[in-house]
Amino acid sequence: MKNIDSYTHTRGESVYLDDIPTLTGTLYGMVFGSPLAHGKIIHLDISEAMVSEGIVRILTYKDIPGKNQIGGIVPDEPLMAEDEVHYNGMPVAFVVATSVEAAAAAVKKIKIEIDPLPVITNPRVAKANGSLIVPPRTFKIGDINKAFAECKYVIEGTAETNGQEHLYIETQGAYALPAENGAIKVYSSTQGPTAVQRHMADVLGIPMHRIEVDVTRLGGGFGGKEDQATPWAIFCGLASFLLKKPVKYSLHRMEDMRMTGKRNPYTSDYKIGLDQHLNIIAYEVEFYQNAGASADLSPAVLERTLFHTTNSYFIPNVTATAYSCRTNLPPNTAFRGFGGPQGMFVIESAIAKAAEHLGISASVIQQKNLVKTGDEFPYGQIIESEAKVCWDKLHDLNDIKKLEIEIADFNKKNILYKKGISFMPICFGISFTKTPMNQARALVHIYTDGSINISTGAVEMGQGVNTKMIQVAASIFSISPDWIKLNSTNTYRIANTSPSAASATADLNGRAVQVACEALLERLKTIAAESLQCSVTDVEIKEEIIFINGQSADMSWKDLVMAGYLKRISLSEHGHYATPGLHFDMSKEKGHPFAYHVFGTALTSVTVDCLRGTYEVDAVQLVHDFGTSMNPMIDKGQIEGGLVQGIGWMTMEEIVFDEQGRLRSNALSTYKVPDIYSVPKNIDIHFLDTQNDNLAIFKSKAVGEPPLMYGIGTFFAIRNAIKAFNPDSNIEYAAPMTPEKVLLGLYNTKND
Ligand code: LUZ
Ligand code: MOS
Repeated sequence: MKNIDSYTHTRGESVYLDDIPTLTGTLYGMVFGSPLAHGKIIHLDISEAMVSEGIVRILTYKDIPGKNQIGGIVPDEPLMAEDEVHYNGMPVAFVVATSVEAAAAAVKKIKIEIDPLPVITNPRVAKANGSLIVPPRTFKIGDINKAFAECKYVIEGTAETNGQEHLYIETQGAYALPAENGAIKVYSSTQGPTAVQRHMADVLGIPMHRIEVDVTRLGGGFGGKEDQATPWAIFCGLASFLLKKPVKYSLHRMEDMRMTGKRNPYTSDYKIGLDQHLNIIAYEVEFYQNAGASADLSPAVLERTLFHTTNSYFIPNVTATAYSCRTNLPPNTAFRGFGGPQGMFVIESAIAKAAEHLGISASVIQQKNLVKTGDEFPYGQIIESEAKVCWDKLHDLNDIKKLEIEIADFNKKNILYKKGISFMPICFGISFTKTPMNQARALVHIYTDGSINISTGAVEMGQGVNTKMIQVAASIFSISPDWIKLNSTNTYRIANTSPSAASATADLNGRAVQVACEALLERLKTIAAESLQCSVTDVEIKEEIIFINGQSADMSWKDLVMAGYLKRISLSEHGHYATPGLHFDMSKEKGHPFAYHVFGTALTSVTVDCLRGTYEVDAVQLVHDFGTSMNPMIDKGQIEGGLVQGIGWMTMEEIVFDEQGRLRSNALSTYKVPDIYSVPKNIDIHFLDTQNDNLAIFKSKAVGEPPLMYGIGTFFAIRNAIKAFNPDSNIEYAAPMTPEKVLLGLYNTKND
C-alpha cells in the first residue's frame, strides 16, 4: 500500500499547522528570549515595546494563573524566566500583536538588564562542579576488575559526539482558540499531544478535560517535538485564555534553532579489555551527557545510552556509569535514537582503537563478539539475536576479501584519494524505557454505509504511521483501505497518549487498532451467523464478501454493517493495548525493558580527497532485520532517511556554541545537513525476513530509529581512509568528522 499522504503531499495539499485557515481577529505571538546564557535579571523594560504599533499585550511569568513550570521528568523548567536566566534564548516574555511583523518589531524594543553569572558549556566542567541534573546511574554485569586482570589487551580512550539540530522542515508552532466556559482548543505541531495538554493545564491552572489538543500531521519531528513542542503551545494557549482571542505562533527558523534543544552531546571515557582470542571480556565506561540548562528528557536519554552501552555485542563484564550534566545551553532533548547512538559510538570507538592497536581490522573483533540468542545484556534482559544472521548475510552478498584487496590496490595507486570501509552492526531495544508509557488506545467507528473512521494516539510526522493503521484495520476486516479514514490525533477522542516516539508508535497504536477491530469483527460475525443461521466460527469475511464455510453468502460488508445497526449492536469500539511482559527495577538496574530488539549490519565505503579533506560516501549496503515488513516501501524510506540523518550527524552537521553559550551555527548558511549531493551514491537495502514470533504489529518490526545508527559506520570508514593516507594521523574519536577535521587529520601526526 502506498503512503496515503503521497497524493496530497505531492500536490501541496497536506495540512500542516501553518495551513490551518486562521479566524478573523487572530493575534500573533512571539517570544522574547534571554540575550545572555546565565545571569540574574535586574530589570525587564517593556515600556517602549508596549507602545509599539499593533501591540496587544506582553506576558511575563507574572501573568501565569497556574504554575510557571513545564518540566516533564524533573520540575526544573519555568515556562518564562523569573529572576534568573539559564541559557541564551530562554523565554522571558511573550509578545502578542495584531500581526507577525508587529510582534517582531515589539520584541526588538524589549530591554533587559542582566547581571551575568559564569557560563558553563562543557559537561565535564559541570560534573566537576557537582552540577548534575539527576544522580548518576550505573549498569553492571560481572566483575570488571577480575576480568581486566585476565585480559591480554587493555585499551583506554575518549570518544565524543556533538549535538544535532532536528531541522524538521516544519518549525515549531501552535494555534490556540478560546472555547466556551474557559476551555481551549489548540492545534500544535507536537509528537506528544498529551504532554501539551498536561502542562498547559498546570500553567493555566485548569483541569486537563478543558484542553483539546489536535494534531493533523507534522512536517517532521525526529524527537524535537516530543517534549519541546509544549512551550509554544502553552504560550498561545495562555494568551488565548487571557485575551479570549485566537493566538498563533509559528517560529522562524532562526528562532527555532536558537531557542530549542538538540541531540545531547556526549563525551565519554572507556577502557576495553580483550583476551587472546579477541573476545571482549571487560568494558568500563563513563558517559558525560550535556543536558543543557534543564532536565527535559535528558534523564530518559541517559538511560537509553546505558541500555545501548554494548551495542550488538555480548560482553560478560561491564560497568557503565552515566552523568547528566547541567550546562548553560538550551535544554537538550530527544533525537532519533534517544541516547542509544551516543552510547554505541563509544563502544565502536573502543573496538576501532583496539583493532588499530592490534593492527587488525575492527571487523574481526566486531564479528567475534556479536550477541547470540540466550546472551544476557548488562541490564538483565536475555536476547533473541539476529546479529549474526545479518552480519553473515551481508558477507554472503559481498566478497569482502576481494573488496579489501581492491581497496588496498586503489589506495596504493592513488596518492591523493584514499578509500576506506567499515562495518556497523546495530542492536536497538524497542519500547519506551519507562514501562508505563508502553500503552496506547484506538477508537474505531463503523458508519452505516460501511465506511470506517479511526482515531489513535499516533501522530503522523512523515513516518507513514497512518498508512500502517489503515492497513491493520483493512486486513482484519478484509476490506479495501478506501473504506477507512484516519482522523487527526486529538486528546478529546484519545486520552493519555504516550508521545509518538521510541520507534514504538505503529506497534502500540497498531495493536490498539487491532484490539478494537477484532472486537468489532467478532460482533459482526455474530450478526452474520444469526441472519445466515450458521455458527460464528463458520463465518469469514473475504474481500468485503461474507463467506460461510468457504461458500460465498449473499451478503456484503455493507449489508453486514447495516444488519448490525438494525440489530442495535455497537458499531464503535475503543481498543486498549499495553505491551505484555515488560518490567524494570531501577533499584537493581535489571529487568526486561524491551519488547524486542532490532538488528542489522551496514557496510560503508567512502573515498577521501586527501588534498581537500572532502569525502564522498560511495556506497552503503545493509542487511536489516524487518521481521515481516507490513509495508516495505514505507520501511525502506525510513531506512534511507535514518541512514542519511545518521551520516549527517557523524560527518557534516556541526553545532557550534561559543564560550558565552551563544549558538554560532544558527542558520542553514552555517549549519550544513546532507543534501542530494552528499548522500551515498548507492544505498542498497536487503530485507532480512524473519518469521520468528515477536510483539511487533503483524510481526513487522519497528523501523523508526534503528537505521540512524548505520550512519556511525561512515565515521569509521572515513577514519580508515585517513589512516590509509597517514598511518600516524592523530585524528581523534570525535564526531562530526567535518572536512576541516579530516584535513587536519590527514596532515597531523601523533607527535604534533
Ligand atoms: N522517548 C521516551 C523516547 O520518552 N522514552 C524512550 O525510551 C524513548 N526512546 C526513544 C525515543 N524516544
Ligand atoms: Mo523520538 S527520539 O522517538 O521522539
